[in-house]
Parts: sequence; structure tokens; C-alpha cells
Amino acid sequence: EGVLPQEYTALKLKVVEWAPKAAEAVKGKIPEDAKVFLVPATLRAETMYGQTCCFVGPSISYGVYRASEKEYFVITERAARNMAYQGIFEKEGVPEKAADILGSDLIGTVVNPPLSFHKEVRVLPMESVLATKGTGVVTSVPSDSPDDYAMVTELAKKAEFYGIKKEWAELDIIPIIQTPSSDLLAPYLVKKLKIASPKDVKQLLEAKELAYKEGFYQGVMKVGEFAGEKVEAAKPKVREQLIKAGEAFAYSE
Ligand code: A2H
Repeated sequence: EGVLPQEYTALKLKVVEWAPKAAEAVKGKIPEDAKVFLVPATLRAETMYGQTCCFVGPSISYGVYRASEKEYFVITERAARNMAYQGIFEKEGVPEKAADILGSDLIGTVVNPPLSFHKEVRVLPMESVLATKGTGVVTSVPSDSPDDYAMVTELAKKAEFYGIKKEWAELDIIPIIQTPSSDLLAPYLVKKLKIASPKDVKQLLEAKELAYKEGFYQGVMKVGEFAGEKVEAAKPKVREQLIKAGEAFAYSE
């Protein structure tokens, strides 16, 4: 972890339909009129138009934590403690956990990703999600994140092995940001660096750095309210919009 705090945007993806085992885990533990959200942490709020799924670590333990009377968050315990400390939860002190859910039991859950062209996306597995970073939940934007693109490609290829339906990993990848190289920078870089799977860790790290720099400094928004504006300018505006709408909040660690 770095010395400077990382300022994330925590996004609220509302649960529309639980996967069977997750439904079992939360049964009778959450008020009926409460909403539950998966809450990924992102550094790229301006790309949220392109969300196609939401990743969890299959062997990570998640809790369903009470944010307020009407809202519960699915995150790691570590993130819940940080959020309680940062005054994000209604009640101060030790976070109140309503239920435990293992990542693998969340797979297949349908969520509602704010801003995305896809109104309903699935929770899918990603082994490389770290329990020690962010909220342990990662929203997938395969147009602009090489890691996400490599993972959804792998999931579609080996759907049966991963215990998912192929179509859950095959949602349209819509161009969000134009850069000098491409309007689908992540797929472009994955191809260019000959990345065959999420196991190509070294090349993926290089692709991630290239994508981040080119996207941020040379990218222009292709979609949304700030279409035509530079990513640098649009990023804080999209973030502010999401926060104002109650669909996201600032989270740092
Ligand atoms: B980013 P940093 Cl489009 N484990 O969001 C692994 N990765 C995690 C994580 C965890 N526990 N928590 C967050 N992340 C990812 C969007 C995105 C991201 C795009 C492009 C690049 C990118 C959509 N996925 O990140 O280590 C999240 O993915 C590349 C830097 O704190 C988050 O932003 O610098 C980013 O890593 C945070 O990475």
C-alpha cells in the first residue's frame, strides 16, 4: 500500500435477484423494505457507462453490513470497518453485520449498475480480486480495463468450468472513451500485447499502465452527458453526478 491515501468512488449496485445460495444466506436477516447493494471501489468513475458485470473473489468472505435502516452493503469486513470510521454508515462504532456470504455463493446474482448502458448485470468470479484492497468488489468495464477484458473473455471461453452461463460474460462492450489508439482501448491492448488469459500477469500489468495513462491524459468521452470532453475534465463531473444522485460515495484508504 502506498503512503498517500487512495481516493475511490464507491458505487452502489442494487441487488435485483440473489443467486440461490446468497438468497439462503440473507433469508430473514434483512428488513424486507431494505435495499442491498454490492459496492465496488473504482478509480475510473467516468467509465461506469460501460459496466458489463461485477466481480467478487470466489473464496473471499463478505458481510452484508447495515449502512442505514434502508440500505445494506455487501463488502469485506475490512472495508466495513473503514466505512464506519469514515462516517459513511448511519451508526458509528463497530459495523453491524446482518449476514455472511462467501464470494462463490454470490455468483449469478443480478445487480443494477448505475449509469451503465446495461441495466442488469451478473456477479461473476475473478480470482485476482484482493480482499485487502478497496471493498473486495470490482465492477467490470472491459472496454477500458485490460484486467476486466481478459477476465470476461476467459469466463465466456470456459463458462462451464466457472459454473456460469456463457451469456452472463458476453454482454456488448460499448466504446466509452476515444484515445489516439482506439475507442476500445482495453481489447486493443490485450490483443497488441498478446495477452491470452488473466494468467498473463506481467503483460496485464503493462497493459493496465498503458491504458490508465492513455485513457486519462489523451482520452475524450464518447458517451454520456460529458461526451466530447476530455477524460481529465469529465472524471470529477461524472463522480459528482453519481454522488449527488445517491448512487455513489467517496471512500478512501
Ligand atoms: B478500476 P489501485 Cl475501467 N482487487 O475500476 C483487485 N482490483 C481492484 C480491487 C481489488 N480488491 N478493488 C478495486 N480494484 C480495481 C474500473 C477501472 C479500474 C478501469 C480501468 C482501470 C482500473 C473498472 N474496473 O484500475 O490498485 C478497480 O478497477 C486500474 C488502476 O487502488 C479500481 O479501479 O490503484 C482499481 O483496481 C484500483 O486500483
